[in-house]
Amino acid sequence: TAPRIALVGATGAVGETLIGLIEDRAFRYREIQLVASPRSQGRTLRVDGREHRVSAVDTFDFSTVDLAFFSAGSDVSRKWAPVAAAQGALVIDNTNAFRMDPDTPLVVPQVNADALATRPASGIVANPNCSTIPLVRLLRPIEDRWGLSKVVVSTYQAASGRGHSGTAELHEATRAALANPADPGPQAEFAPTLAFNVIPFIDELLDSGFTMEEQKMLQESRKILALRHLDVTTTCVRVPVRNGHSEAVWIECHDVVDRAELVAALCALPEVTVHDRDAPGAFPTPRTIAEANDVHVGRIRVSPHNPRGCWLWVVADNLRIGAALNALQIAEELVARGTL
Ligand code: A2P
Ligand code: 11C
Repeated sequence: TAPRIALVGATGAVGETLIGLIEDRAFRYREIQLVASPRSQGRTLRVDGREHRVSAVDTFDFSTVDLAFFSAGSDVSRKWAPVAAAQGALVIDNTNAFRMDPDTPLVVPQVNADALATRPASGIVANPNCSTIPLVRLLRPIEDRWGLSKVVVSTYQAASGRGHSGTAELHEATRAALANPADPGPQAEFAPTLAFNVIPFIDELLDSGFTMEEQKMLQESRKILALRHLDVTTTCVRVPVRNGHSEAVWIECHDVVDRAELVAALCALPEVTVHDRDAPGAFPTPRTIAEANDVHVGRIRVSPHNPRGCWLWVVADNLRIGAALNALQIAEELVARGTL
């Protein structure tokens, strides 16, 4: 039977996207409960044509649901996801809180759905970071055919990665700078200002000199692909894009890569749109991708100087592919496998 579900963070950018996808994909549930902070308690949101009141997480009884999606930030997940699991709900967590926990599978269904065969010991399934998901979906077939030796990534990450407040701040800072180029506008989410700027810094700084966002891409890719020693190195950059993360990816393989075969391997992937060079200017950008539920890849180049190396340009909707859609596809897989 269809599960009873709770969406924690229902009022946020990922939560709202999840509601839209539940409707679009006709995800079957027996009952749905919307949960957020006490600030939103009593607000109503529409799901599948019906109004639902928002509850506060602090007083929510997770024993009334089978499945709980968490997208209210890592602090909320650290505090409440174990409570939800202890009360009997299976948690799908969108945050960084439990991804590297050995008792918590880290899942991209197109890559490692088998990790969902049994109920996890922690009661939690982790959803990876929004930049990791499209990357590993493209790396999987390349590892299988040519063997990955090294992956070098630069990301171009949108303001919506910081939720509604990130997008709102980009708008306000842009308006301020248009009125007065010396005015940085608000800098609560992004500092220095993101308006007409790029910022090579996302999440916290670590002792290694890398940021947490950069470390996540290394550790999560290794765990999802089950390649413990995979060499992935990244520079994560915030750019003044509203929604849609992009990545320039340099991949060195053990074997020589044939471009036509690489394009064919990417074309064979489910839910991936390949933008090949046959059409001039046919490359994906965050503003122009048509199918928002696909990973988009273009600018596919094998280096003439090093035929073991290739470049990809990748664009994916971070709120969908990178968060809500992946979480919902985990839920669909759990239901299909009867793991719930
Ligand atoms: P609320 O709207 O009540 O603040 P975004 O990613 O767009 O910033 O959204 C964050 C989501 O996380 C919102 O749904 C927000 O609810 C929720 N949230 C933030 N802080 C808490 C908290 N302390 N307890 C529960 N939910 C929270
Ligand atoms: C960003 N990737 O774009 C972050 C948001 O680890 O789930 C998601 C953070 C995470 O700011």
